[in-house]
Amino acid sequence: MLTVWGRKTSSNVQAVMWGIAELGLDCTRHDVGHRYGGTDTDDFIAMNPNRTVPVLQDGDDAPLWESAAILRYLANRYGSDPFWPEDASARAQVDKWAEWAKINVGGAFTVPIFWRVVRTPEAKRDWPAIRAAVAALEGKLAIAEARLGQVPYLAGEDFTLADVQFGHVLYRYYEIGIERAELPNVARYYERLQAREAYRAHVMVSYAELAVS
Ligand SMILES: N[C@@H](CCC(=O)N[C@@H](CS)C(=O)NCC(=O)O)C(=O)O
Repeated sequence: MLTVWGRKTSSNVQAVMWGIAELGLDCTRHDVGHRYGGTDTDDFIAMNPNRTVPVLQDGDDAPLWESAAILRYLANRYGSDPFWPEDASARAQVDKWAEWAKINVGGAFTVPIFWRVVRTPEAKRDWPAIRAAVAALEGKLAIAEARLGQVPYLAGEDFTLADVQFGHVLYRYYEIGIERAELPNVARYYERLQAREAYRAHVMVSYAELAVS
């Protein structure tokens, strides 16, 4: 049995929960972090000294933190072709795009853009910095735009772990009040993701509780 500690409004929790759902696994999730608290208790710190979410525990195994490591663990243990290929070379191609998305896209969006827009009072929003951050993100999204002009999913013909790491960022990118570049292939890909039940359930989640006014 899988247990996840982490509020459903955490983007890293969303990636993990979406991955779990795509793998068809049962999971109990506890709301922890941000306004729910619970990350400063001795029990939580014993699981994750970083005091961050998500944390995953599979049965009696030692708890895991770091969402990318959690997703790789789940894919290694419960995944199969094509989501997480058996062949090491094919798997590395999926992993390459997953890592790229986590570091380049997630990293360029969450703190530099999402926090500056949603988690900052309107009067204090630094629009020149936000616009510069959007331009930097869209420099990375241009790579996805070119790739998705050739193949339907980031790693190729099939939906894989790489799409979980990339796609979970897109909901907030398309929802928040910023000016966006024209990226027709990314927009079509985002439509494909929205057709997935697991995406709608775990990623298309209101972030209103995070908003600062
Ligand atoms: N690199 C970590 C980052 C974990 C992290 O910073 N999580 C955020 C939520 S996305 C957090 O715990 N914030 C504090 C809180 O929610 O209380 C991962 O990918 O799991």
